[in-house]
Amino acid sequence: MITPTPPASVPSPDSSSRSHHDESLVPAYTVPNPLRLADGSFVTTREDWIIRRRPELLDLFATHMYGRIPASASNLKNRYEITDTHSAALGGQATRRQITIHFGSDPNFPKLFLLLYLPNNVTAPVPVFLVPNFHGNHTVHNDPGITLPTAWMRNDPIYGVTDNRASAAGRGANSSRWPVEAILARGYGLATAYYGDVFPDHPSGRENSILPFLAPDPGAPAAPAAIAAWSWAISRAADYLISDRAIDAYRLCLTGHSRLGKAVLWAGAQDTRFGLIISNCSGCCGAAFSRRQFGETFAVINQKFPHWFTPRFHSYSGKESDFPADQHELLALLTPRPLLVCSAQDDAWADPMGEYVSTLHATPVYQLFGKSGPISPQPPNLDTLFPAPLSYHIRAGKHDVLHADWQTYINFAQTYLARK
Ligand code: GTR
Repeated sequence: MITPTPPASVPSPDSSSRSHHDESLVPAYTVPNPLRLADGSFVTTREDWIIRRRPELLDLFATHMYGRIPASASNLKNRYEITDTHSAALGGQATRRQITIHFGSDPNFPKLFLLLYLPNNVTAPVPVFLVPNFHGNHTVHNDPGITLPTAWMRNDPIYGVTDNRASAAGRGANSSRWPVEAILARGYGLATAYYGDVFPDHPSGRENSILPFLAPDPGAPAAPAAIAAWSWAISRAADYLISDRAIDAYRLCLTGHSRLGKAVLWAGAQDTRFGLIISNCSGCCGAAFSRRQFGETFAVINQKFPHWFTPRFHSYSGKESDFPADQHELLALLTPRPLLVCSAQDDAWADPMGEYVSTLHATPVYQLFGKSGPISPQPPNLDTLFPAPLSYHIRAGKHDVLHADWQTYINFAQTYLARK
């Protein structure tokens, strides 16, 4: 995956970061109790969780990790420009729509370009997977009708990108991660947008991102950064999707891989309109339990990706145990909605065991809502979907999204995403 060069001013990880890939080097740690309120009392009812603990945790993650998008951003009015509707796309299997989402009235505000495929021959509004993409909408499928992106992109011959611009050579170049026809065949729509539309993923990406319009002071300790921007845009895509009458607004499934797995967890935590969330190989500051310091650590992530997190988060490099929460509490923020945490066995950098540990420690919150999750310290066997609305899956292989993973996602949605 892409690795921006950090600017010279970013300090090296300090010696206390102890990144390792060895289970025997996991330090002793205490699991913060997700049901313990800041005043030391305990959540005992669902109301306590919703009214008291959930806002506390949202505030902790905004203040210390991802940053806070000011409430004034919600005053912006989206405008949807449908630039394309093709009712016989993909050989007639789908209707393709492309929607430009304009934010507010400032013409300089970056726009989000949403690509949507909906299955044809259906009799009711359909559930939709919303999945942000890394390389541009046109890389998802070789459908020549997909509009080429104009936003900055990292140069990469595999995706046909030169001079930081997409080209037709990239059409379908990432289709190994996007089994579009198979998703449609199971009755689901697919919506996607290029993450770089709203924040170009490099250390100086902020200036050409949406953030100067939303949160003008980049030096504020809780200033939002790239992951907050991607998450915000994911919710704006949802604004459109729930307004489209062909879509079942109660069955929006949100999925993301790796850094976009982090973004979808944070988006889903804040935005309860997502009925189901799946993170894939989301790793450090996603689903992985930080205090294990296995694979990628706070020090490493802050050094490699100084633009992803709020300025205050940099002070936690090498200090995972001082962080006032851990990632099981991010997962718990999705309660009681179906959540599937997916890992890959060879993806040590993302700490598959740590992703399971977080899932395990989110279970008490799901149980408060009468929902089950894993309770064994041992993760399920390879390729075995843990049978619960708080679920975990690990497959053989590397850090990637496979067509087979999509079958797991859809099987999970078929089982746990109820029609309202
Ligand atoms: C890695 C990064 C991870 C993960 C990954 C990706 O380089 O260390 O946190 O986000 O990139 O997005 O593919």
